[in-house]
Amino acid sequence: MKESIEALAFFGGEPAFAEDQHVGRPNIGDEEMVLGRVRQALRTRWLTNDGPYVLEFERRVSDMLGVRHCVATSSGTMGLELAVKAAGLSGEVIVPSFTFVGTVHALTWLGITPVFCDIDPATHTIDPRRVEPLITPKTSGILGVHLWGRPCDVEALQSIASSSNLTLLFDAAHAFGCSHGGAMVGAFGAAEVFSFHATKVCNAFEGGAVTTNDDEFADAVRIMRNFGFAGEDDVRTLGTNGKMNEASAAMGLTSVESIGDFIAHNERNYRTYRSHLSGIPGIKILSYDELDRHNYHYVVITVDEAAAGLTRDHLHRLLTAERVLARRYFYPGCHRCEPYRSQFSNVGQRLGSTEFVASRVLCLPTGTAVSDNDIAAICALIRFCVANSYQVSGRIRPLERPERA
Ligand code: T4K
Repeated sequence: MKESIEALAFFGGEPAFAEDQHVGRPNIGDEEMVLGRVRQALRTRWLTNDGPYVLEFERRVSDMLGVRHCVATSSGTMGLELAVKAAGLSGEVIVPSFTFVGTVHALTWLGITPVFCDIDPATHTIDPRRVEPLITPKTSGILGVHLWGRPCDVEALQSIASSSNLTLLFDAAHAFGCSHGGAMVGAFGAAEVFSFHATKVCNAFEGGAVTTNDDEFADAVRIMRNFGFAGEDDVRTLGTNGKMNEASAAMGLTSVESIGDFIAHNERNYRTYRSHLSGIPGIKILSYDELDRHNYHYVVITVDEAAAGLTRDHLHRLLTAERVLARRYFYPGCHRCEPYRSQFSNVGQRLGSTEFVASRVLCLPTGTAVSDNDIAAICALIRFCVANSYQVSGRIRPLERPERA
């Protein structure tokens, strides 16, 4: 402990890290393989529109997830929009507010009213007990989010959806490589949507995918992804351009081939964080259900001000000063972002757990760019901040900095 504290430039006025420690640093697989594939695409002059790498990417993903169809898209958000459109949703859709704003924007972009549902504070996912009271004659669906890669209570949501004749979709942006009840995330509900954005466990620079076991649903997404074309000169429906390009598919494919290494690294990081953070008052690391498979792509802590002596926001600022760029995902909750804040001004009253969690959560840097030593230093910083802070009328007194050894 002494060595790691001494190593922290914290005491000397210099930041603890010489370079920024980011959340969301991309995992890069076999660089040569990516470049080779991109070169091949250039040589063959096939750059997009259902090219060979996109088709291979879709095959690999659907095989891995054990689902009949994978339709690759240009982003997770585009995947959500296509899935919502293919499901024919309209009117109101029940969705958690505690998610990336893109989840909710996808609904609003299509003229659907998001109806914000509270989360279970223990899991941070939509609380099925809060869903039923929100159903109205205008409700057409439920959009659950497997936040942090922790699957929603799929069975409870499915049972509500079935009994109320609603379509159930899942935003699985965080959950690539995760399982629930022994089955890989990808085939739950009418469809699930993944993100392959640069910051995700596997990335395609930008990218997404809609997965489903429903043949008609997959066809609808495929056709709408390509302007409504069902064949040359045959435009069957309204569509958009949601296609993944070959450079993205080359990256995505190579990334998926390395998923075992990425997850192993993430899991080691997670366990290292867990052991270094243990015993720090007021700091709790979100756990994963050990019975399921996880990608451990998010290391999420909550800060309990009463026990830690400082707020999440204080800790966030202190870490930022030390070049540890932790993120307050997903603060302040979508209902407090525009246009929702203006549209639904009192909705926060029924989102008690969302507000509670959103004000306490902090995501710490992980992924293959982060080493054991980085984690030890980040945790030593957190331990130091907590040990040296106390609250005076809601303000934190400057940290007492011991003399440099
Ligand atoms: N649903 C959920 C639950 C989601 O979390 C997301 C996306 C979506 C849907 C939509 O999927 P996509 O349409 O994006 O495929 C980032 C990502 O842009 C976003 O994809 C992601 N969720 C969200 C959680 O994180 P920001 O606004 O935090 O991005 P930014 O630019 O601040 O970058 C985040 C961190 O990553 C920074 O510390 C910098 C680092 N970074 C980022 C990029 C792009 C790098 O080190 N290298 C990079 O190339 O949204």
